Amino acid sequence: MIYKRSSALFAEAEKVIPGGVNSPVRAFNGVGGTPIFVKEAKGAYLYDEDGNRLIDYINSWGPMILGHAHEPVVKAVVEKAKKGTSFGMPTEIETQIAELAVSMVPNIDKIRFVNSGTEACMSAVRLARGYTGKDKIIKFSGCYHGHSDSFLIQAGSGASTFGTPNSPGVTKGTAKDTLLANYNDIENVKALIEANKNEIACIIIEPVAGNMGCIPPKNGFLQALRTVCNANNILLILDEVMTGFRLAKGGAQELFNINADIVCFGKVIGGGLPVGAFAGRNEIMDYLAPIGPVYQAGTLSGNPLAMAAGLAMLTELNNKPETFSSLAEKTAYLHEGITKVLTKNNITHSINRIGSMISVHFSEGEVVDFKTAAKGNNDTFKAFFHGLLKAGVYIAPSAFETWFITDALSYEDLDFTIAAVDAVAKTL
Ligand code: HOZ
Repeated sequence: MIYKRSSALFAEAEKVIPGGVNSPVRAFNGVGGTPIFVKEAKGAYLYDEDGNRLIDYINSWGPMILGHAHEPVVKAVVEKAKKGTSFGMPTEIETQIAELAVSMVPNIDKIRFVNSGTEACMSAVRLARGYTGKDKIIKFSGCYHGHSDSFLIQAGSGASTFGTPNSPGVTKGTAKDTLLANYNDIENVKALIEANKNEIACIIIEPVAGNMGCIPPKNGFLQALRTVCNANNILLILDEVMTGFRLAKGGAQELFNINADIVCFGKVIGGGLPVGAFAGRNEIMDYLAPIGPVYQAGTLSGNPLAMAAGLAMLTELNNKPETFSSLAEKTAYLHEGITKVLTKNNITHSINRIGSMISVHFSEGEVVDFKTAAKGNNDTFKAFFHGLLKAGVYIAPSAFETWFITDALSYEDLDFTIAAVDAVAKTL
């Protein structure tokens, strides 16, 4: 494949945009080379500026669960745009999507819409601190909850890819209030709580970690967190930015039968437009301004175009719950196929999968936390990434990212991908 125009566009972009990209994970720093510039996308495919077609396994990092340019979503946005694009005043559609979300997700009474997953998690933590009157939070190494200060401590995703899990610019004062635990290690969490008695406002966790590759929770881990939170007056925040409306209608709460105090959303809930949200029971959510003391706001929050896209997306998922099993079956098929060809070619690997999230780790042994995720062979990953790209298969340009499966993928696309992995494996 030729990437002449993408390279030229990147050279232009670098002159006026730091690193040529508006979010670091888009750059190819982790794998070498220059990013692909997208011209358009439809269904399971990206079409780049050089005229190449790529099967997309990133899907905008999650939102395009039904494929790119999905007709009902596009129609809803176009119709809404004709009536004005932003008012900074209440609109009926905000209540409509809120009602639908509350009906789909267990254990929430109210939801507040924001513009991104970062905003959702940042606001959820402020709410937890205000509600409990405590300052400290526990997060897990390798989890990523957006780029607000409190979370850029041993953060996964781009922060780890680029070697800045602890970003300069985060003050010592902020950093000291974020305590770090190992994912899937309940004893570690208990020890932190014991050492910081009555100081911890909340534990925030990706119920399936998606920013150190995909790492599912061990059996009983989330339930054990719930128990220690209950015993210590700590709120449990599930960051469902990736898992919400993807693993099940009701997200990880439904899948793992776990109740969170606050749930954060992003990605699928916006149907591909900039939307985040956080939700919980009345007694917690009513602690927010204008009725409660915790301040949180936004000119574009609940923006009509974003709400129209989100409502169209959630309506589709709500009306067709079989989508979730179809996604899981396709992902399992991919898992089986890739395992077969990597094993046949004697490539050391470990694949994690749950629902429609999957990642291939080039490491020996199970990947269960940040430490084991970081042990993967990055040279093999780089060659794997570029080999697949050449074959027309686009995965995230970092070993720390999850593949997000879209229901627009056909079994022919999956077979094509498995054959491409087989061909690349022979060269590794
Ligand atoms: N956080 C997402 C990757 N794990 C993508 C958003 C971004 O950082 O651009």
